[in-house]
Amino acid sequence: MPAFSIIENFKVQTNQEFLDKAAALEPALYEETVTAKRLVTVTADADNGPVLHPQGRIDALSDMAFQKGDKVIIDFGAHQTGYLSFTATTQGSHYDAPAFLKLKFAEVFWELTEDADEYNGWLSRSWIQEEWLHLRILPDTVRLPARYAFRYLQIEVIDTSPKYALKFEQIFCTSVSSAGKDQGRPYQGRDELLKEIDKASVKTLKECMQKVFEDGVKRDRRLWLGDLRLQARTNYVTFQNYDLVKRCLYLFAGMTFKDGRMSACFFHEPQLQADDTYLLDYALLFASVLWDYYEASGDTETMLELYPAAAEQIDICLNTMMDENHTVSDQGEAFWCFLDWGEGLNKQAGAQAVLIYSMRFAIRLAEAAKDERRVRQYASEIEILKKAAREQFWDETQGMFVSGSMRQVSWASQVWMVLAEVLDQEQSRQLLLHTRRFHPAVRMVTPYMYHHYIDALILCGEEELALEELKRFWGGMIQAGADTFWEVYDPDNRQESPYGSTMVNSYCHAWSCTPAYLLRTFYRHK
Ligand code: RAM
Repeated sequence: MPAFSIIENFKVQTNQEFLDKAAALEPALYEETVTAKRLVTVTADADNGPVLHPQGRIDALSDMAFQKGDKVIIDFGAHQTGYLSFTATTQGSHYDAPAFLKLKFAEVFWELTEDADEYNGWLSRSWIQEEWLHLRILPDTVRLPARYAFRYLQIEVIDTSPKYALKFEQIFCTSVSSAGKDQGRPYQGRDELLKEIDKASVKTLKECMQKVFEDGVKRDRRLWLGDLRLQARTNYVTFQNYDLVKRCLYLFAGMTFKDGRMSACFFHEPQLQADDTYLLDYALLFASVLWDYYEASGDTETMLELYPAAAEQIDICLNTMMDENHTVSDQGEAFWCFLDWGEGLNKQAGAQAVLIYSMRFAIRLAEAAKDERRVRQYASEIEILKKAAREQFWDETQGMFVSGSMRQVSWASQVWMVLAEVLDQEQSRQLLLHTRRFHPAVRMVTPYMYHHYIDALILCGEEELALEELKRFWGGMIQAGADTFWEVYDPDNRQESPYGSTMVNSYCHAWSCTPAYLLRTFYRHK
């Protein structure tokens, strides 16, 4: 189901000092030249889906000449985020017509079997990475101005002329990232699959670190608050680029809705602009992002300056979004709270849990800011909210939390209630084990939700099971050939997409980078 928010005449409130701080922290991008590695083909097998076939080394390209209808697929050996360059020369008579090319960029090889003309999803088709080029003077060295996210490049010659053929050489990508060096404590376990998972996580994060923490380098290429929280946590045990987190924190606090609500996402080009989307859980979690940043960096000044904005998000929810039962009021099908992309997921119980979870971080911030009044207020409020969660959402017969007026049972509600510590540790553990056996129909769809599931298992003492699940989920992507992790992964459904078509799914998506955080924090020697 389409989910977006459009506000006519969207008005913002700006704190110019904060935006100036964010602007001053704009990072430099490190460049790396990566050459094409080999040639491949992709076939669509009716039973097993698309299959990749190696076709030999990249040197073979120099013996190939292309005319109307010819195609070649070039593999860069690993996922890249950057700018493509190549040289096109001619063979035969003098060229008597421009060369006309279609380039298709693919993060994973099966994207090359998808036909953009058949796209019928609800996100813009413009996200599909294709380019049509006319080369009017040959030979020509082309450097595409747009940044692409890809491992595979398909060049299709739509036309030359009968008098000449094209040849391609010097194909390379100038890859960009602001991440710098991985200087965290490395994952030191001996398990080969876990090592690969750590490596792909770090690569995913690295590529998504650009002028801001982008959610995905193919799509949406912008800063989302929920994604930022997980990226920042992983960043502290890898690149330790504190300034990039600081910049993003100042962006969110520097431009908000008129009433102080924080946008769920932020554009940084061509100028800084908050989006007209509000997601309650993302806004509440700002407290957690700020606390994590403070804990990792020790930057008291930033914490003190941004603490009011974090508390404001909590206060707005407490003052304007609660019902008479001390529960967050259900906004039904509107795009008001994220949690996960599960079809039909009711957000009410999850929102209550995120509120409680975020308030714990707000209390820590309030203590650090010596705001005694808020510490007391939140501490007593949190108990009321937990009690309300148990009274309104716990279903004794099913032994699980339910959500909304239709009393929906979902994975997301159970996981967030565990993270909110609404039950004691043993009860939470039993709840998760029971949920696994029951396997609610409203499943987990994104690695974002899976991360929270793993986090919840660890919190209630199920470290071994958490590691098994981590390995099964992220290892499944590795086994499917991933060298960066995806936006959406359902081991049982390769066609899963929240957008009505897998063509706009992103395959280097930041909220999927957390295994490096989990492995390096909880399982260093496993
Ligand atoms: C999608 C993106 C992003 C996420 C939002 C809610 O557009 O994948 O990562 O945070 O949804």
